[in-house]
Amino acid sequence: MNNLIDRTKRIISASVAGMAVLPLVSACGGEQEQKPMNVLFIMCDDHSYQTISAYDSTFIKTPNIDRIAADGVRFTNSFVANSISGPSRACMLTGKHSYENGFTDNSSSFDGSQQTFPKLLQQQGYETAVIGKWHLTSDPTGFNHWDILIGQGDYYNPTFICNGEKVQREGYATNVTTDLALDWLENGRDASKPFCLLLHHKAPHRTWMPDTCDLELFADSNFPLPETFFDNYDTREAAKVQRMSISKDMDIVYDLKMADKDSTIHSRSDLEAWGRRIYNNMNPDQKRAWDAHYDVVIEKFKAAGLEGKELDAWKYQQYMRDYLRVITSVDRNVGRVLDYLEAEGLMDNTLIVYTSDQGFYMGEHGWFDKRWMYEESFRTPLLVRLPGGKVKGELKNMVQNIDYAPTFLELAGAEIPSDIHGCSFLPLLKGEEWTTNRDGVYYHYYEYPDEHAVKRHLGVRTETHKLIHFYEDDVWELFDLCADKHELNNIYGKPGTEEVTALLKEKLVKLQKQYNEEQFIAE
Ligand code: SGN
Ligand code: CA
Repeated sequence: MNNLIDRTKRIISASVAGMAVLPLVSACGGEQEQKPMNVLFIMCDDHSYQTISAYDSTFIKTPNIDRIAADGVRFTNSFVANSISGPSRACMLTGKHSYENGFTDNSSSFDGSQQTFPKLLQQQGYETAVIGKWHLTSDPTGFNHWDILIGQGDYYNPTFICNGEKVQREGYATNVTTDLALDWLENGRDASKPFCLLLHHKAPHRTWMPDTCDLELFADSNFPLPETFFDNYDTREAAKVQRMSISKDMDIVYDLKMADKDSTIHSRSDLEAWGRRIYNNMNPDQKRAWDAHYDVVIEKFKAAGLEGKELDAWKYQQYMRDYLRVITSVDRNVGRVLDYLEAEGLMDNTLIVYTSDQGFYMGEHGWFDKRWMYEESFRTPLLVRLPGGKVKGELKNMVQNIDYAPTFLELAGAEIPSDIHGCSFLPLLKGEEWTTNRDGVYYHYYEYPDEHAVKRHLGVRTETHKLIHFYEDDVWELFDLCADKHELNNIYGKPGTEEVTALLKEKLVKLQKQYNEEQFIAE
């Protein structure tokens, strides 16, 4: 209880401090008036930090996404609370961990009657909109305008639900979603009010389908296999039984588009059928462009007759090429939005956030997908540009997606409700002291068995260590992140780890109490 009161006091004092220093924008006649900040919250689905050049330029250059970082900050220890789409989105909207907001896995339905930051911003006089992926089953609440994809949405000619009405739109999802956002900014909103726009792309979610204009990119690239590509999962029991392996679970037809016209290539029957169905949803022009590219790849693939490790390596290259093509389109579309803000003079009073609903495996541990508390999926990219922000470049503080809601609220000058779990990181952007005292972040993943068979787990991460509990099997893992950055060596129970284990367990229990998850405290 004391913790809660302390935290609340800290938040309220941070909030008051924040309101006093909102940037000043010149008004006609030379006087200075305080203009409220807009919020542009761009989020992709499954965009790994490994494929944003502001973080890592090994694979791709993302010049437009990097524009946000160039004049803002790049969080290098930004984490999610539950590494999967719906739950992540619910954490962001509410600023609360999954158990508390009630949306624990992708089969949940969001209780739209609860408190969310868009609702609180509306009360603050903001005009709010969500455009693109929503994935929370129930209809959006707290938005003046919503135009959302159904479920995961389709890459080609997707159907949206626009304020309750179904509308199918011709084109490629990332372009169409951006068009809708630009149209709302230009024509849809009440320009006398500050806006908060959630521009949430479906890309680059599985099955990583590129726009037709990007199909030839990376065709000759060969990407280095990650060091851990052939991981044998020694010391990690749950990792041995997952089903997200590029080698075993990534489907040749469905994921890698080897749907040959004479149907001689076969894969898992349900996935093969889906792969062929996706193709059939394209229009004739889209199919022509698609065939001109993939038919050539298919013929080469058939001729090569690959097996074993050679086939695994080929699958990896094919996966990376498509994924990066999809990112190229995301980056181009981010550029369109930034150009619009620049042209309209909105850069000086708009906070821009770029993030993903979680991280993603680019072949590390031999995987695609996410879900684990291991670094690649627990971390998520987070780039933030605050106009007039005093701090630029890398920020190493541990932040989490439950922090976005209080950050936006503080920026808007709204009071941060005391039941929000997250902490505003606005002070960090302004170069002010961050008074959260956070020395560990909490994680809890629930969706088991589901298609990728990642067991339920929870845990705590500090700057140096990670403790994970696969609680249904009562299996623990402990990693020394300084000595073992790839988390290959579970040292739980090893001599010499008693002290650090006890410390981490104590932190874990403290966080579980703080977030009302007492029932998950290990006996
Ligand atoms: C789909 C995907 C999975 C993915 C989940 C969750 N399969 O079910 O690979 O893990 O979404 O992703 S697919 O065959 O439909 O592509 S999430 O990011 O939306 O949570
Ligand atoms: Ca996702």
